[in-house]
Amino acid sequence: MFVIGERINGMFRSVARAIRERDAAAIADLARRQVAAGAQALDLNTGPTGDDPAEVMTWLVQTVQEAVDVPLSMDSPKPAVVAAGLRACRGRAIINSTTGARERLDALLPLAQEFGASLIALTIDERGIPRNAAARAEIALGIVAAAVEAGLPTDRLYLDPIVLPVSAAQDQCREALEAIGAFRSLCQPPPHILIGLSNVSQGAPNRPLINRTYLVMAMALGVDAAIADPLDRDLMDALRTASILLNQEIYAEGYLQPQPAA
Ligand code: THG
Repeated sequence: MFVIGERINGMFRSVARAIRERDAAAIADLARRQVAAGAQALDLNTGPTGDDPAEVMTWLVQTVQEAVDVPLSMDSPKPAVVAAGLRACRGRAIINSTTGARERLDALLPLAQEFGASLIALTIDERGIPRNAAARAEIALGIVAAAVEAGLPTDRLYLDPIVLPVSAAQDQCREALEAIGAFRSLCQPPPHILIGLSNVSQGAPNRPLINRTYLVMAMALGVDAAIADPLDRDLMDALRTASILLNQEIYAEGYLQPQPAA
């Protein structure tokens, strides 16, 4: 499982403050703690900001790569903001995200090629979020075809079925899980499949329990990447246990021994 740390997101109040005050130490600390806790990459999202989002993204990339050496995911619906992040990034980059809409693919596939970046693709198109697994798979097929045509290797493509909050769209939690199974059979070798895990628990009580339960189900169906909170120790324990039970990691006695504090 490839874990992309979700915490550097202006959606969090403390991060919004750090961005506003250009508090590099606070952002660097969040980067280091997530990587120490097991994040293999970090998602960077400016959130709603009063400043120029491209300038904020550039600052986030510069600040984070001073602190850690992992791939950085440029999370913005605006191609210009993603591009600013890619230009600032010295190491490996992930574009988060394109959709199946032709206009977005035409803007972001060339960026992925120019910067050698991986590309996350939400299975949504001009008509919005599909209501069932089959419609998600249909959009996914169009995305895979466009990626192949553009010469993007499928190991740099991450399909995202779009997870919605159980509190608002309960039936969609199951549809997204079924879509994961469908995505796996789209091509050989199968593309990567990624979820934005914490979406599932937004607006609900006991979010950590909902997050880790959904993660384990999604892993069983074939998800191999997640944007998630690596500072949630119980989540990371569930992830490691599921990896072992799915025979993706070698079991050794003591695999859940206390880890160094994050
Ligand atoms: N797919 C892709 N990218 C994504 C998502 C996705 N990026 C953003 C998001 N979804 C994943 N990241 C988060 C980050 C934070 C939260 C949820 C998903 C979150 N934040 C608190 C909340 O909204 O309640 C913030 C409040 C707070 O605690 O201060 O839950 O699906 N490709």
